[in-house]
Amino acid sequence: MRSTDIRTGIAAVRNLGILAHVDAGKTTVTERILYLTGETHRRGEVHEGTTVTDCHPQERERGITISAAAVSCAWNGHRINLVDTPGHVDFADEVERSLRVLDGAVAVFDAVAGVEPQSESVWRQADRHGVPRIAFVNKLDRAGADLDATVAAIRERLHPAPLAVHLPIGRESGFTGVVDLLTMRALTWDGGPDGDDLRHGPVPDGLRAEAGRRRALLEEAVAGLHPAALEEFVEHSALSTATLAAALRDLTRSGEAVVVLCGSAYRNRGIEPLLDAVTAYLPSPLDVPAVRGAGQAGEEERAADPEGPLTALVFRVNVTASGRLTCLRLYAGTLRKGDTVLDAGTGRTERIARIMRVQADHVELETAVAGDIVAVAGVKAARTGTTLCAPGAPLVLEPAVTAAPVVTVAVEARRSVDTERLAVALARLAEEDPSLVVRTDPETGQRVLSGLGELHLEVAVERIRRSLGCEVTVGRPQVAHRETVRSGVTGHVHRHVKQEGGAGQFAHVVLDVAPPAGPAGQEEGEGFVFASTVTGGRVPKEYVRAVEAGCRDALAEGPLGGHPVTGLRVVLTDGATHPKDSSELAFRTAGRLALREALRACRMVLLEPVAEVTVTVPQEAVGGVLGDLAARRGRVRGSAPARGGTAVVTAVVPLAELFGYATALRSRTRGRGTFTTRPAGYAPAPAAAAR
Ligand SMILES: Nc1nc2c(ncn2[C@@H]2O[C@H](COP(=O)(O)OP(=O)(O)OP(=O)(O)O)[C@@H](O)[C@H]2O)c(=O)[nH]1
Ligand SMILES: [Mg+2]
Repeated sequence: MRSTDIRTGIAAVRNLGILAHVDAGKTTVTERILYLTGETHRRGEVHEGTTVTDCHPQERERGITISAAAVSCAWNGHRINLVDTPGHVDFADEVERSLRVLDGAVAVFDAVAGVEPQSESVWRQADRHGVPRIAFVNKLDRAGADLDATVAAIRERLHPAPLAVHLPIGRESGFTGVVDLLTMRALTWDGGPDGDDLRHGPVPDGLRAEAGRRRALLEEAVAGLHPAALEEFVEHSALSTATLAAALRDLTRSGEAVVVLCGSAYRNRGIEPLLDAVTAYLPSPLDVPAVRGAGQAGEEERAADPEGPLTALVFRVNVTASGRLTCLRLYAGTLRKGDTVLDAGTGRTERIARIMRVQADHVELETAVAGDIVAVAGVKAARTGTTLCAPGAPLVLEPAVTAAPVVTVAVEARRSVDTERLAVALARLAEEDPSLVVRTDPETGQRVLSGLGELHLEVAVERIRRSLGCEVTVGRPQVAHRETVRSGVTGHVHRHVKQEGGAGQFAHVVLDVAPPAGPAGQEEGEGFVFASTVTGGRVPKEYVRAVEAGCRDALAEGPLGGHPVTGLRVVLTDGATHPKDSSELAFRTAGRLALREALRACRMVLLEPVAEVTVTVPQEAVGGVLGDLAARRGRVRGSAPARGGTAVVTAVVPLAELFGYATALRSRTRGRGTFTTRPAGYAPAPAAAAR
């Protein structure tokens, strides 16, 4: 292929994530996209356990997405690589890892529920990654669906400029299509042999005035945001469709506006315009900034150039009994079947045995170029977050941030003969999911599994049970505590002196320890700051760094119960060296021991993870729910009536008190209550919680 053809190919790629709160319809949207683009020949349903992306047995049984699944399809000359992400908060790290490699996203909203808490969380995640978005307001067929209310909620809570480009035709079960405010044509899905083939037609008479009014509002809003559009608007008092479309593309890519479409994925309505909007407005790999990473000579930038040195990030690893499949995002260069690539982080090389599209049927490829997302076989050791690159041009990209685990369970094989197999299975799980941490409890010798929530661990354990086919016993879930400094000490002296023949060790350090002087409102127990005010070169720079490293070592175990220590500021105020016996090792040891002693002298506070809980229940159950939340040491923030005779209660509750809440709420409300949680940092815990 000529290089211009390759570039045209890259310009036609869209790497996109589907993001939303639990149950908004991400998997159903994905399924309909695969059906419409011809990737699948039957429409799968989440509730029947027949979708492509919810392919793990547990996803099918539970009806929720657990791991992000990448699939690929073609639409109008474009290649769309799409990642269906989970909406449950316990799997938020999956979303984070996906956003790391995506260029754009579709945020799905439930037209009845509007902007739900986890939608807000994933929206902020996407903001942090600078990923442009379009919004799809789904479930317009449901009773109580309201596009305008959802757009208003988006404006209020997520983005100041949501721009609706659709006007629904019909309401609720009578929802049959949309007026496209760009072309001013009606798109309907109420005919054809399936009852849902797309037809284009004139705007229905009854909607003409309203469509005209909305088009004018859209033009005005776009002119207010886009200088070139404004010029045309001032001159002609209107915008042409071409100007409107070009401006919407620019505003989407710059993040200044969010195009809002609507439909009903379940009824197969609104998917074609969604795909058209994805290709028209969301960026290609050529439109996003070059990636930056740590190269041999400092920070390096690599653009989406097929001729450049290969640069790819591993964002998923699937380990099965039959092999290991590694999903890659290629940022630069060309990957060929049989290539040897370098894991620049470890210096290990890997051989690419096969390259496949991330499709249900894994079509094989000979090469893949910058900008694409593919799966490869043959990679043996590279984990999620690893950079694979050309052996002659090492580069390490920043991996996605992994949240610290907050819940822990002890896991044991019922029969001791299975112990070894269990250890292998646990290690394999942690390899796939970096937010799972496996360690051995030094006191009990038990394997301990930590993760992001009760469901996260429950799913992990269930996977092990199934893959091993053996009985596994699981201890009671425990939350991960932390310790922080409430009031500090000044001038703590530690003198580390060892003379045992040969070279001795000498380091003298003086430390101040205090709570961080962070901005007001900073969460308690966050961060660690180290500074030095030593003057006159009394402690050379490299020793200061060693003291800092020693202090970090000391943070692993706090004085209250051996929990990690966070939320403090340590200042090295003075010190002394010995001409012969001082070394980095001596200063590191001194730093560790000094801070360990100093923390014992500080007033320390035990912290526990807390979560913000949003409970939706029938009005008459509110009293009971409030009482129950109070009994769980929850602080109720508010309770407000919502649509359809329900009420929404929000509270901040210690995570430890939320174990089993799903079952408790279900029985209290006879199955009509639902709740979602999201991490809300740490708060002081009752003293009895310390070990
Ligand atoms: N009425 C109606 N139901 C829908 C629509 N889209 C999806 N659903 C249903 O809503 C439920 C949740 O849909 P999913 O596609 O699994 O939602 P999700 O966002 O992938 O959920 P998680 O992956 O668990 O976060 C399923 O029962 C779907 O059949 C729609 O347009 N209308
Ligand atoms: Mg899903």
